[in-house]
Amino acid sequence: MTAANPVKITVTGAAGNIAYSLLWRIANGDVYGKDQPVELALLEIESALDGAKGVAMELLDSAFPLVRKITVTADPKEAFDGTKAAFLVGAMPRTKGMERADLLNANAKIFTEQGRAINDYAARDVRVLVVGNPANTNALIAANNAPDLNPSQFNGMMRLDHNRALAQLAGKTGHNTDEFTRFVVWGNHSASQFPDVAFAEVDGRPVADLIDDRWYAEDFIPTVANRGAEIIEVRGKSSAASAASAAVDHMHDWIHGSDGQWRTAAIPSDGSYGIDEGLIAGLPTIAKDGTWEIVHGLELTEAQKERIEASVQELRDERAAVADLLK
Ligand code: NAX
Repeated sequence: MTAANPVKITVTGAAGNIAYSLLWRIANGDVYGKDQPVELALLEIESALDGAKGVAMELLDSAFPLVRKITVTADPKEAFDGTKAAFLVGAMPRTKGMERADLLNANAKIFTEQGRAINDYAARDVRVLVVGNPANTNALIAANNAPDLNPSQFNGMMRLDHNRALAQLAGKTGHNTDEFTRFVVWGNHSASQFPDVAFAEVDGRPVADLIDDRWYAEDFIPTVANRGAEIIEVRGKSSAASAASAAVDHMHDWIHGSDGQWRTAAIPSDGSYGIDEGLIAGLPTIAKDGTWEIVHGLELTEAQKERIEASVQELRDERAAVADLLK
C-alpha cells in the first residue's frame, strides 16, 4: 500500500494506437515511480469515446495497484483540470492528398484549444509532452495559447528519434544502448532531423572512431530520419509501442532527472546554435531539478551547422504556416 495522494495524468487520443501502450506503462508506475498512485484522464473526440471507454475497462481489468481513478471524457476542461502531466497524443492523421499545410492547420485547431484548456485548468507546474504530429509545431501552438504558463512547460517529443539512433549505433558497434553518451538529434521530428554523433562517446571513446563516415552519412542518418516510414512499410501501421516507450522515457527524465546524461528533448530554444529563440527544436539537454537544461558551449563544424539549419528552416516554415494562431 502506498500513502501518497494520486497525481493526475492526462492522455489525449486515448482510443488510439500509442495510447494503448502508453496508458499501461503509466499505470505501471513507469513515469512517476512505483510509489506514486495515479489518476488517469483519457481525452477523446466524441466519435471515439466508446473506444476510449473500452480502453478504460481494460485498464481497470489490469488491476494496477497504483491506479486510483480513471476518467473518460471529450471535454478538455474535465481532462486537464488539475493535471500534472499531459501527454498530447491525439491528432488528426495525414490523409491521402492532404498537403502539409492542411495537416498543420487541422492540428493547429486541436492544439490551440488544448493549450487554452491547459492554461486555464491544469496544475500550475504541469508538464506537457506533445507527441501528435507535427509535434514540435503543435507544442509551439499549445505553449502560445497558454500565456499564464512558462513555454518551457511544453515539449515536443523527439525521444523516439533519439532512441532509434541509439539502437542503430548499438547494432553497428556491439555496445548497449545505455553506453552511449553525449548524443543528440537536432531540429524537427521529421525527415529533416539531424542525428548527430560528433560529440557522442562510448566508454570514453569518440563514437566517430567506431563508425566510418560513409555509414554515418549514407546509412545511419537516413535510417534514423526515415525510420517512422520504414516501420509503416514493414508493420503496416505506424510506430506505437516504441513511441509510447519514448514518451515514458521523456516524461520520466523530465520529472526525475537524467543523471547528468544528455537526452534529446524538443524544448523552446534560447537562441543557441543558430536556432531562433522560442522555436521548439530538438536540442542536447540534461534534465535537472525538474527542468531541461540546454547543453551550451558546443563547437559546431560547418557541416553540422548546415544540417541543423536545414531542419530549423523547416520549423520556421511550419511556424509561418500557423502564424495567425500564435500570439
Ligand atoms: P491514432 O490515429 O491511432 O490515434 C489518434 C487518436 O487521437 C484517435 O483515436 C483520435 O480519435 C484521437 N484524437 C483526434 N483528435 C483529438 C482531439 N482533439 N482530442 C483528443 N483525441 C483526439 O494515432 P497514433 O498512432 O496513436 O498516433 C498519434 C499521433 O502521434 C499521430 O499524430 C502520429 O503522427 C504521432 N506520432 C508521433 C511520434 C513522435 O515521435 N513524436 C512517433 C509516433 C507517431 O507517429
